[in-house]
Amino acid sequence: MNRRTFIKTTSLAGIATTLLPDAHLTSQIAHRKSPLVINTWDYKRIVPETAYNTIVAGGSVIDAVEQAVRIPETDPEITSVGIGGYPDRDGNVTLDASIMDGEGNCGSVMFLEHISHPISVARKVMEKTEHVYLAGEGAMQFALENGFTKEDFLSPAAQKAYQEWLQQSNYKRAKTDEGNHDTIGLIAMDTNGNMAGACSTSGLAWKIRGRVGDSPIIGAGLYVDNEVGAATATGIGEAVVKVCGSFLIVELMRQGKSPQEACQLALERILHKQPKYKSDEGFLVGFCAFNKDGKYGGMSYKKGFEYSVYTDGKYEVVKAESLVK
Ligand code: SD4
Repeated sequence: MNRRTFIKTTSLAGIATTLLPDAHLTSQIAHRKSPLVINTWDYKRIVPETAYNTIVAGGSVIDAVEQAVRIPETDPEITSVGIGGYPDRDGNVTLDASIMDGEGNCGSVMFLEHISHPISVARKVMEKTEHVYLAGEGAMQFALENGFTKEDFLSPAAQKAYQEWLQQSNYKRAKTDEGNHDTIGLIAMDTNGNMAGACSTSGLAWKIRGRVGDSPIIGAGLYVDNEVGAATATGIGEAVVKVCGSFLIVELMRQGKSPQEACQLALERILHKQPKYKSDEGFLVGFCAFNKDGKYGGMSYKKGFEYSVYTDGKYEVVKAESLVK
């Protein structure tokens, strides 16, 4: 090897060391060749896969997120979304949902009763009205005018849990580890970088009638911006609302934070502003996010949160890091 070859070789090696990302990053960057779908919790492979396959089949990313979120909405075994949802303290199932695309279009319904696919009503709000939010009776009226049917649903499991809860009628918020915290927030990006997200929940079990959480609030439970990335949330909605959690994460990513760092900073912001949550044994918030480069991350306050990732034809459930170990 002469000096010239040596210099060329070593400087290339230097560049390789400096510029090549680590293995984890490399695998995530490769995802840009494929749609990327992330959702809170593990709703089974079928949920993110439906979004992924919708995109692969040529569907729009907004169709993808809507179709995927419709699945848990009509699964009676899921006690925190749609028709299987646990009721409020008066025995009514009231639903919240939002949908957003990466260009800033969005729609949302909240405190909606008797309609089994709130995410599809939210999409209609987005596409057929000048508004973003419809609530309660008005949201139901809009749904009925747009072809949705009125149903009564309180699943046998929800009915049983409600009867048990009534024995004590403990008006404190139920603990988040009692199976009442599995909001679905699902965010997706196609191979052209178009993003969308959808979020749907029956909210916290035994809530005060009329209570609305973070999931239908744009910027709290969900935020999407094609120029940056997308984020979604699960857990105690009031805490997420107080810091505009998903918007905060997207803005932190805009400033150069990785999705993982941005999720962590948003959690830290909640605890910084509201330290009372540290001594609240029922407190849990989890976020997940991706950026336009296809990097993703997720984090929760306490252990136990997981999120699902579907990309390159593969499904993975990631156990999220937590602030409290
Ligand atoms: C809410 N974030 O209504 C929702 C509750 C939930 O997982 O189930 N989150 O506050």
